[in-house]
Amino acid sequence: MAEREERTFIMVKPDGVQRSLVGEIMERFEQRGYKLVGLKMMTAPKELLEMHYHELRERPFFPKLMAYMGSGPVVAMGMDIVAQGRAMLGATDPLKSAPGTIRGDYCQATGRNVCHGSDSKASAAREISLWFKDSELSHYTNEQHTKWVYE
Ligand code: IDP
Ligand code: MG
Repeated sequence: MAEREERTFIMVKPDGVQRSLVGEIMERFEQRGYKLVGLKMMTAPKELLEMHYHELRERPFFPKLMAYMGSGPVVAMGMDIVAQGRAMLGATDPLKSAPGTIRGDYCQATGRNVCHGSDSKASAAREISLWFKDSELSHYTNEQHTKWVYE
């Protein structure tokens, strides 16, 4: 990992998969020069989703969130990314997201906001270990990175 990067967890949610936005969303991060270290498609079991969103379990929308997130496959990604990953995602409410962000460009409802991104280094570490086994994460040098993305 380059010095300025941290690992984060990005996920295209079921609506993003249904709406064929997987490539678009991945491309945004790739084009910025972020390094992909893990990738898989899966329909998440209920227990995994409950652990992933455990901080929200008392919120009134939690049952709907579980139904939404379990409604179909998601695409989970581990990325080495600088802090701006979250800024590229936009606000939780897509209508408050600036145009140019993923949520600002592709969606309108908080309950259908197409993509997840970790909100801190600590939650990224927790989420990566929930969604990926160590053996599913790739260790390699991105040559473009070391030479052309960072100076
Ligand atoms: P985040 O995804 O921007 O980090 P969180 O507050 O962590 O936002 O909430 C997780 C997800 O739960 C949101 O992305 C959204 O899909 C859903 N959610 C959050 N707040 C609401 C709400 O008020 N109504 C419906 N769904 C919500
Ligand atoms: Mg969150």
